[in-house]
Amino acid sequence: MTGKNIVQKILEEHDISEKPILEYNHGDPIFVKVDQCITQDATGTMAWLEFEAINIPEVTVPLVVSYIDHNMLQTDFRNADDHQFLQTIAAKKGAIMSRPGNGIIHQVHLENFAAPGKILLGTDSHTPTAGGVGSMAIGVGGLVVASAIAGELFELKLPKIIKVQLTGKLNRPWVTAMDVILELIKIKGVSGGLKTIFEYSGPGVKDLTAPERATITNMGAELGATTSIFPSDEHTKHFLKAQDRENDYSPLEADEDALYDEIIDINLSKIEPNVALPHSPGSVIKIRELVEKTPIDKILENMPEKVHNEIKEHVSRLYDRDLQIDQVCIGSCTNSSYLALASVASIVKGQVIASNISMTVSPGSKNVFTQIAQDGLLTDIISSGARLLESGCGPCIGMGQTPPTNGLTVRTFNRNFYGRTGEKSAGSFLLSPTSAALIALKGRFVDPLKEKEIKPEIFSEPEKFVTTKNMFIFPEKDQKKRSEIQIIKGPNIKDCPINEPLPKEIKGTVLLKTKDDITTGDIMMAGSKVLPLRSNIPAIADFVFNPVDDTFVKRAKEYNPNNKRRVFFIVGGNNYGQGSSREHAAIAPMWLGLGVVIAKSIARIHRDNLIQWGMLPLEFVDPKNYDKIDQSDDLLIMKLDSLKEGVSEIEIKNQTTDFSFKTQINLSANEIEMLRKGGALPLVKSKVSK
Ligand code: MIC
Ligand code: SF4
Repeated sequence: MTGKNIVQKILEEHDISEKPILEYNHGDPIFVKVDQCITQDATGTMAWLEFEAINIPEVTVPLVVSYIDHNMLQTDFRNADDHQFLQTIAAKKGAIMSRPGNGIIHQVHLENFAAPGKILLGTDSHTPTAGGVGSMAIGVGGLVVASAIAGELFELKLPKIIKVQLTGKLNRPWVTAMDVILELIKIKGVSGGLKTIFEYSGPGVKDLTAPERATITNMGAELGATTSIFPSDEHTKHFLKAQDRENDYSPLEADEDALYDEIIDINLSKIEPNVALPHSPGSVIKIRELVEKTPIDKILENMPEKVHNEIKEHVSRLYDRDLQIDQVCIGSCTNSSYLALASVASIVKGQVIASNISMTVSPGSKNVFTQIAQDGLLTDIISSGARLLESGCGPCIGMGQTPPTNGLTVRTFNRNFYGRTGEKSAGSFLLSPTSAALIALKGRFVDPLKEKEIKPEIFSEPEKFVTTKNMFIFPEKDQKKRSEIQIIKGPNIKDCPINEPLPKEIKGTVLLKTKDDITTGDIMMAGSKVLPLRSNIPAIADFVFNPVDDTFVKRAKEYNPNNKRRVFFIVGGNNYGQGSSREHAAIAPMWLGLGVVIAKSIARIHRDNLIQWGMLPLEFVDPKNYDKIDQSDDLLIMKLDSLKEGVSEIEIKNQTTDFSFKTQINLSANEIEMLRKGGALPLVKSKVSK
């Protein structure tokens, strides 16, 4: 008998079939029961509109929490209306509401609800944060969560499982968990985790507290991974106990003879402070290399060609300015725990940030905020000149703190995609909170390991965290009273659109051909202009592909006047749709008429979102055929009624060049049914009404 790894243990526990988990192969669909679901406002308004459209009286999953953290600016009625909608629908349908100001979804969930062995689905790609305490936590599109809370099982295509074997100890305080995940992304690249779960193991695990582990599983999303998970051990127990949740603890570890698809060794003692260069979390080098002004050609030697231009531009700007930067932002769901901010406080204590720097700090939760206030750490932060922001996503999602023209910003976040800061000419560098705090004081990049004067304290995890729950609204227990609650929907909140069933034949034009690594942010940007439109698809559709091609919407509307659903194609390179889980990147293009994406490879969440909304995500059998299609070519697909369970090959004819090529898609029976019905919404609705 072969033993099981952690992932296999959790899946087996939740799998509804009788089949032993070790008999599943990669890619096999496995249907599991879900323990917890979470949404956040930016994706949640849609998810809850979908749940409302499915039309069942209340949530069926044991724990459902609706968080508000992404857009809290309330610059006009639209945002406040969204909040009112979320609050009233949660109250009516039996979900817990986390009010604005309570903190960032992943940090708050980690503190209050995440538990070892649970399966958690969230409408946000950083849901794997909960893997820091041994949850199997997966980011998905809104409709997947809406369906799950309506009682549908979750379908997972069994990913590869990679063991990350940690040895050694971090060189604290300057080397942190952030440097560990940047190291792994350096090794694997931004698509190195596609269809993969990373399971952490080895003696080095003991060197990491639960929130530090959560930093690592959080940013595992930037590998394209399905999720990442740590064992549950004494550190997990300590964390849960300090959160007043000792009862949620259970031990969880892999069997000694468990098998993995691959093993990666990382020696924590050897890691130095790292930094991801603009505009990719995968463009990682050591901070020291920047400080030593390593020739740019040398830096580029280890980077894929597609990122060369952006690195050249921003690193040469940095060198020209003698390493000076403009802004430092500390926070986000990656690095905003009590320990992260305590270390920042101890670095800036008694000092003032450099005059060229604008620095902000956003504590991850109201309880972290309260605790750093109680311990006097907040005073150290404020006195240094750092500006305090709300406990929320803030600058990470482009809600404020946009850098100046050609600005260079240093952030402790997980994403630095083109345009995400709100300023397309700016460059954003990702690094750890301790490196960021030191850089804020110096006004420029310095090598933390060479720092002689500032000697930050090394904090250990408190025995007791602040654990107030007064910013949650727990649903009324009496179902009758709940049923009387009115859902309030302001005028900007529009019903979700529904697609048509997949036809037998699709004929259309390639309206856009993109390069590799298109993010869902390229397809559907975020930021303060667009986030208020997340519950209004016709309005948000006006921004589709804006960062990539600002003529796209006009062309789509000309192609498809009066929104008559004359479908078009998009052709993409590798890792199309990476990044955020926002299903608006599927729904809004669908609303304009998208029918089929053909790409070299498609990122998991986006691929699933396309199917959920009734579109076809196809991959080239021979990626070289990408070169044989041009924007504006007319394509034809026939025999779509012959889709079968497993891998189907689909032939496409390029009618412009009279050339045919093969594409493929791996579908489960459930997905085929979805496509036939026009997406998950009509499918689940029809099941529920039966
Ligand atoms: C992100 O970090 O990109 C977001 C904003 O949290 C998204 C969700 C969204 O687009 O609302 C994510 O990670 O899924
Ligand atoms: Fe919020 Fe940023 Fe985390 Fe996304 S990555 S959930 S925007 S803090």
